[in-house]
Amino acid sequence: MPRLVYVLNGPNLNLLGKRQPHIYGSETLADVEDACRALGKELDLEIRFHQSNREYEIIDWIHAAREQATGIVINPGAFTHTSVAILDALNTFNGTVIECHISNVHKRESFRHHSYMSLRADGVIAGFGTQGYLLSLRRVAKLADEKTG
Ligand code: DHK
Repeated sequence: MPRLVYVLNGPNLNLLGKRQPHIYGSETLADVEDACRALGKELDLEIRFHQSNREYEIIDWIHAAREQATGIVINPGAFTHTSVAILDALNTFNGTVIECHISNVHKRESFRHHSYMSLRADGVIAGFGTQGYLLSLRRVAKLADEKTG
């Protein structure tokens, strides 16, 4: 049975490829989704891939992941730096949480250096471009493999 993983994307990531390509690259979110699905097949992961500009939708997907999913890979966009509500939702989830940022947030403005998500994340990846999503999935799969022995 494939292990279920939610890949969640926050505000403005629908514009990936068009928005500040010098920071976020030229790949679109659809390209990222395709790459996640292809790797998911290889790693025996079922991928649920979502994006929203609305905080409550991200929270609802995290709730949907509870009791079902082995992991969540989340790029909350700017909600990373502001959302106690998304942190609270992640704290209701018992599986692996990987926080993934395309850019190296630590090289950018100081308001991007703080993350509410990091208080829950099992791992954080930043500055690997869209490859960070694939590395995050590999980590979720490895931890799931270790759990099932
Ligand atoms: C994406 C965003 O939209 C920003 O608000 C974050 C993150 C960084 C990223 O690097 O993927 O600060």
